[in-house]
Amino acid sequence: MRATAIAQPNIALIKYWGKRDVQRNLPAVGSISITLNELFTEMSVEFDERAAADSLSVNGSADEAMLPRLSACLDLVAGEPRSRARIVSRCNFPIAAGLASSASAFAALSVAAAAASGKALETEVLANLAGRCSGSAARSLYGGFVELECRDRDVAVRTICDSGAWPLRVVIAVTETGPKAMGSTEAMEISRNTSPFYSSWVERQDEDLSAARDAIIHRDFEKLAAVAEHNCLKMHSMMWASRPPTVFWNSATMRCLETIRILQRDGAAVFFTIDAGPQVKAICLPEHVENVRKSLASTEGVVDVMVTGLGEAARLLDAA
Ligand code: 2P0
Repeated sequence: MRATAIAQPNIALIKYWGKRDVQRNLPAVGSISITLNELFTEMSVEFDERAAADSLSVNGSADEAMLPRLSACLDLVAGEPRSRARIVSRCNFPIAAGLASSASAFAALSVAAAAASGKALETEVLANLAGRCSGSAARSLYGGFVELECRDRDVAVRTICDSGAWPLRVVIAVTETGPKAMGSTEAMEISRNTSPFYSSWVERQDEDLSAARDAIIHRDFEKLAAVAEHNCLKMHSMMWASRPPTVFWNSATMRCLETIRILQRDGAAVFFTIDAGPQVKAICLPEHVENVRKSLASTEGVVDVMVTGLGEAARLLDAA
């Protein structure tokens, strides 16, 4: 059986960093994200009982390196034993560069794999399966502003505000298109095992989640900006203080922050966030998007700028 699904990446405003259980990939902290619109990963899965092995093609080329993680996701969703599968992926933005490509990839793969194996699974079940493969992928099963809550044995995920209810815009300043130096799982474990700030990061996350949730519910941009920037800088400070230090930023990352500070000083409603990579995401009110885009595009070291709105949950495109 064959199925195709599409999912959008998401950007965390209150970050997931650290694992409570590495084996089951359970996050140590809750998180709040926005699902994006224009960026996407499309995944087709076709189970073939005559095939000898799984295969993966990404944007038209075979990809052996990513295949084991995707095969493991198929094992989880379809169950074992299972037929081998042909996986075909198409993605319209740089992969593994801190743009949440694993979130959209595993969200789309989970939806496609469930349909191709004839399973009708609840969204929350799919979110937990996708989250086992990549923690942030659980959030791309939902649209708009999404909160992920850690429970004892799993996660609970829900939309706290629809994409249309508060249509913020996101400008992504790409400062490097190559893959990042270190994967998130490894970097998170270094933080957990060596950063002197790790325990206070975990302990104080609920304060940030509650402030951000409240800001979103009341559409309070200034309050959301303040807590999101604080949470982002706190996460990176913790990583910088780990041994070895984990520094995802480059000099253009820093220059983008200066650009955003100038925009804020001049009255623009915009704030930044940065994930496990050197790209800077500027979140703004729609009336400021053109100004923010131009300013970031002309910042030294920025190689590309993408503009997107908020998007919808992962969904099935076709199944046969
Ligand atoms: C987030 N990040 O909340 C945080 C902020 C990056 C920085 O989730 O190890 O690729 O596969 O569960 O989902 C990146 O982590 O990590 C991430 P794994 P994932 O978006």
